[in-house]
Amino acid sequence: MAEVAEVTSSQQQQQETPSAPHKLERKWTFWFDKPKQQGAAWGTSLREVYTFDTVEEFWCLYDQIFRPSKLPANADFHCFKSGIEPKWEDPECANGGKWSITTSRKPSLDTMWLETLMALIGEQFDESEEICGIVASVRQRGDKLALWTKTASNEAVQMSIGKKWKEIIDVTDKIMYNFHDDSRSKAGSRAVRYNI
Ligand code: MGP
Repeated sequence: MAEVAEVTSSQQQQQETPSAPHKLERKWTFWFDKPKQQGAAWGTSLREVYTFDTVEEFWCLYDQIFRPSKLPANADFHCFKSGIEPKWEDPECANGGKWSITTSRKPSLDTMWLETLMALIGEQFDESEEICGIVASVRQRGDKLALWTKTASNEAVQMSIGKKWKEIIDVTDKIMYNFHDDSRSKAGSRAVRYNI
């Protein structure tokens, strides 16, 4: 009888002990860029907001703040691997590029953003080391999502990432890949290097 009581009390203790937070494979950082002031140089309003490395923190941040439908026009959210800045100038991004998709339906931007975030923090891409992060942009001419990767010249890797991303966000339309180098050298260039 005493044994049964002991077992029951240890089970009770286990149930009452809050479970440890679920650690992610790596740290990620959310960034925010507010609508640009006219004439302001690019990047002057870009801010690092919060670094997280548990599933619980992620859900809390996502629920409370980081939904693109909460963004004003011309603002951006970024979620990048901690230590990588969402800029062409960052050494990890310098030779990279981005897959991007445009949508005019807000719920769909929220859904695609969430699906991508879950895939990133859950390390679902085979080439996860090749990924820098994701950017959600609210624009009049269509909201955008861009997946930044490291080695633009490696076509095989980029095609594999692009294919996987389309499955994750459940998109059948073609998506386009641009090199940051092109955007940097010819201001505003939208030269498409790969599509899938
Ligand atoms: P963009 O946001 O990549 O292009 O860059 P988009 O999506 O066509 O434009 P948007 O108005 O919808 O945002 C737009 C411009 O911002 C570029 O031509 C650059 O002048 C500047 N810019 C963008 N990025 C990502 C960078 C960057 O990483 N570094 C610097 N220095 N300028 C940037």
